[in-house]
Amino acid sequence: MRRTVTRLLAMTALGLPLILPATPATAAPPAPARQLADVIPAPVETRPDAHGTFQISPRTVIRTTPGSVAAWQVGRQLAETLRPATGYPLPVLPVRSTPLPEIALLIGGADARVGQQGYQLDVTRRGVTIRANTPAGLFAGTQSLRQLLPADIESPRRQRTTWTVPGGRIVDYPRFAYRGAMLDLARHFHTVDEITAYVDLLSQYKINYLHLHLTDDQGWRIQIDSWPRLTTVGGGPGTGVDGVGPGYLTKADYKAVVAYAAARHITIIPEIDMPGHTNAAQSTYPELNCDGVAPPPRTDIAVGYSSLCINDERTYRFVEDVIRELAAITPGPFLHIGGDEAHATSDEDYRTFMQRVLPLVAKYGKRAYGWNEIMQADPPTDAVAQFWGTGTTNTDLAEAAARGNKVIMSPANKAYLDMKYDRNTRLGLSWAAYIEVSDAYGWDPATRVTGVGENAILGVEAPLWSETLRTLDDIEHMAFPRLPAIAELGWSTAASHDWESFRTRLGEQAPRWRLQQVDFYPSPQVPWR
Ligand code: TNX
Repeated sequence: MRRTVTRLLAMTALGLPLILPATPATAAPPAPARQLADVIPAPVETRPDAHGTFQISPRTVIRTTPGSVAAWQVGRQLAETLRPATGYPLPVLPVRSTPLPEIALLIGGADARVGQQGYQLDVTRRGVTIRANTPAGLFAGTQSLRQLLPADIESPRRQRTTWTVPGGRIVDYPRFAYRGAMLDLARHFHTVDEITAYVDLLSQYKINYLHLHLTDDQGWRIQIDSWPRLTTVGGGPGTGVDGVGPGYLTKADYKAVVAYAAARHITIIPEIDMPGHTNAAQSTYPELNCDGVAPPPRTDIAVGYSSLCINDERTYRFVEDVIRELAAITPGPFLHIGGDEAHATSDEDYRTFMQRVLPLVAKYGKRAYGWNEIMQADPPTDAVAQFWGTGTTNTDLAEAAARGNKVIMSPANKAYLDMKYDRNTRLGLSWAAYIEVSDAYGWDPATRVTGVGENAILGVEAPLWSETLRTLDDIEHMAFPRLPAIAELGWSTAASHDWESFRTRLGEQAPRWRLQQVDFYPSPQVPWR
């Protein structure tokens, strides 16, 4: 988030270093006016009207559907976004006929296609009207409006800019109901402030789920009252990769994250990874091991060596306690039970374990969600599988899709934000691939895995594992600009998929990210402005 001022170092003819000023002598040409079709993710339908341009002015008011607190909240958030750079008061008032220029946020009256998440945005000379069936749809519309304003709107200080919104109509709704991101708190803990800062960035690109990977071999990051040492020891000093990523969320912290995300129409999905990836719990509680002996804590990045004790009732008391307590503080529908890379668990034990645990998720009112391996255990058809493979075939997954299970697409060689961009990337891993922006954008969720087509797909998710990450800057550098690519794959129509258009629109986001102090990777594939 810190802003670093780059100074160019060159050599004079005498071989002496010359410090060039940070600001170029010739000013960059002014940015062209924004157009409806510049938005990321690409809207479904745009109908520009050159005569309908609207200018936000000191007299503009924001009006929302009377009686809808949620709509009023979206209006208030929009006002808070627009006030710093404009310096305008932008009061948020109930709708009424008025001669004042206005931005109206209305529940109802939109094009029938917008459904539960979409919106219709109309810009005329008199004002901007966003219509949706839900507050989430209104919020999505305000994120488009934000991108339609000049980049200066992201400035924390008042700017002398004309706040022009291009005229016309957008009708927009998502291809997939689920557009997710994942943060790994286990390998390195990320604080509430870091998580909420990431939520702010995600919400601008219409991401609506944030999956938190809360437990792994190197750390346990969520308070569980019935097993208190999980956090104080399993998440305590010396935990995390290299022992430098300690910390955990108290239940109050977790609830604060849930509420912050909900206000931005993002649902939190908690993950407890099991029966493998459990060394932090097993090194804390000896009774979670078949031999009753706690293994030493681990701070390396190896995977696949730990397993809960499958034929011990204490294991299921532990798992039920954790699921019960976590479900109680999770308003969202999903509870992720991991299930990946259980190489220290036999196939038979894996099935036994999942057959015991899947019903526990349902018992506490949640829908089971796991990495694609859970499909080996024949879960109920409402269970969701997250595909993380690098190939294009997976028989278990295709069979599950045929039975009716839904799939989230997170192919590691396309959607993993922790993969390096190229061999020079300072952070990240490369076991799945180097993933440049064109790779992250260049695939279709519905044709990625044989037998897992459009109807089987609930959505896409971009996981960010934290083995090499420490700070929010690190998170931003890996997520931007690839996160918007995955967001567009999840929201925009397959027919609109177009690399040339995407890279141009992406390049136009750079001035916004600079003002927001997002440490994005300036990929050479993108014409940055
Ligand atoms: C594989 S993907 C893992 C994680 C690692 C990640 C690193 C998956 C379900 N498991 O444990 O953190 O690779 O890229």
